[in-house]
Amino acid sequence: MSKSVDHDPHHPPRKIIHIDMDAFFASVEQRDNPELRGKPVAVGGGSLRGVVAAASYEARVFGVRSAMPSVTAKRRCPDLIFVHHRFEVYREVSRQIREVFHRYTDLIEPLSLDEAYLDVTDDKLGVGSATGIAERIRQAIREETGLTASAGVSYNKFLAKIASDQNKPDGICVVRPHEGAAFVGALPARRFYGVGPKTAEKMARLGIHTGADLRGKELHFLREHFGKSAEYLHRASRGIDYRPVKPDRVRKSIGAERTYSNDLNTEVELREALDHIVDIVWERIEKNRGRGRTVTLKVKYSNFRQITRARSIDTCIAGKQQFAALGCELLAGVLPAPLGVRLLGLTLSALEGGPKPASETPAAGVLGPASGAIAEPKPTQHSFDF
Ligand code: TTP
Ligand code: MG
Ligand code: MG
Repeated sequence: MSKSVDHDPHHPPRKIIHIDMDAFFASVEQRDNPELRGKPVAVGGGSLRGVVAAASYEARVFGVRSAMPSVTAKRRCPDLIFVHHRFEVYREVSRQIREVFHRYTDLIEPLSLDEAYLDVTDDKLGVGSATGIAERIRQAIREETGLTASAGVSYNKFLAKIASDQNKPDGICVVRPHEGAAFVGALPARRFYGVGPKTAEKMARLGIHTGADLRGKELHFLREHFGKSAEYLHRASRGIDYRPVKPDRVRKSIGAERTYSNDLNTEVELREALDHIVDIVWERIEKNRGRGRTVTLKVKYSNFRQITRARSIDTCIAGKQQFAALGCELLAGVLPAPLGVRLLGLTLSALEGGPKPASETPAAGVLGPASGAIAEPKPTQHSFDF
């Protein structure tokens, strides 16, 4: 099989950068508290119920990872220092890096606070080299936030995202058009988006350990064993991904929720907790200049059963007082609580200008047209400077 540089026949080759901050929440905490530097740090609750949101690279040496129960993390790393999260600070850094991105392109698709895809095919400053832009961005982020970011540079989103993870922390990886197939071929199968431990095990039983193994399988074989993910795996194993960078996704809702370390039982406790959530959500609504008509309350009980109650009005909610009143009314409807409450959430939706129907998750099967054909390699243009 020849190395394929496969491009959407309807679009010229793209230059895509994926930027992702290193150990984001943990690095921010280490930046702001010198005592934490060089030490194993976990951001998240240290309580019995807590989970690790972010782990510093020093903590990862011990096997501490995001989403791991805090108890497990502490067992693996007895000296682990737990730090409470400070979302406002992370959001501020997120705004700062977004501002850096905008110097080069407005085609920015944020995936979370700490990462985004950038299409720099036609960058604003005429730099031309995607690698050069990625390096400039990493340097600006370092100078302006005191934090490090890693970058992946390639000709599509799939490759750029994997590449940004390749040389973390504080690394860059460039996958040039003629290198895509070899790069994907050498990847362990579990590095493919959507291949979790279970699927990876199943693949291993079928003799699929790497991207190259995956590429060696016929589409019908993949269909038989992996169902709906077959097309995606077939394309991805060839380094093909035609998805464009989608800027400025319209939000469908603005909300917040809180899990409590001790269940809330009384009406007073619940009302107080809701007041606090109203404050948080309303601040977000103002920041996003959101205007919406529907308020939804979410309640999760101590037995993990979850209910939601919603109320819509005819016109957009006029102010915080009305928003709070609707929230209170919804809460009143579920009182007295039959069980302790472990989580409360409040959301504003039916936003003006939204919702947008397009799905935004790179779910299986969305990486391009359903054709399984591999295009012949096209000659790389001289101006295609990576
Ligand atoms: P990631 O970019 O996945 O991870 P990271 O920045 O901590 O580490 P790295 O990229 O260097 O591997 O997530 C960004 C932040 O999102 C992370 O710092 C904390 C938060 N987060 C959670 O709260 N829960 C999670 O399960 C994950 C994966 C991340
Ligand atoms: Mg990160
Ligand atoms: Mg990330």
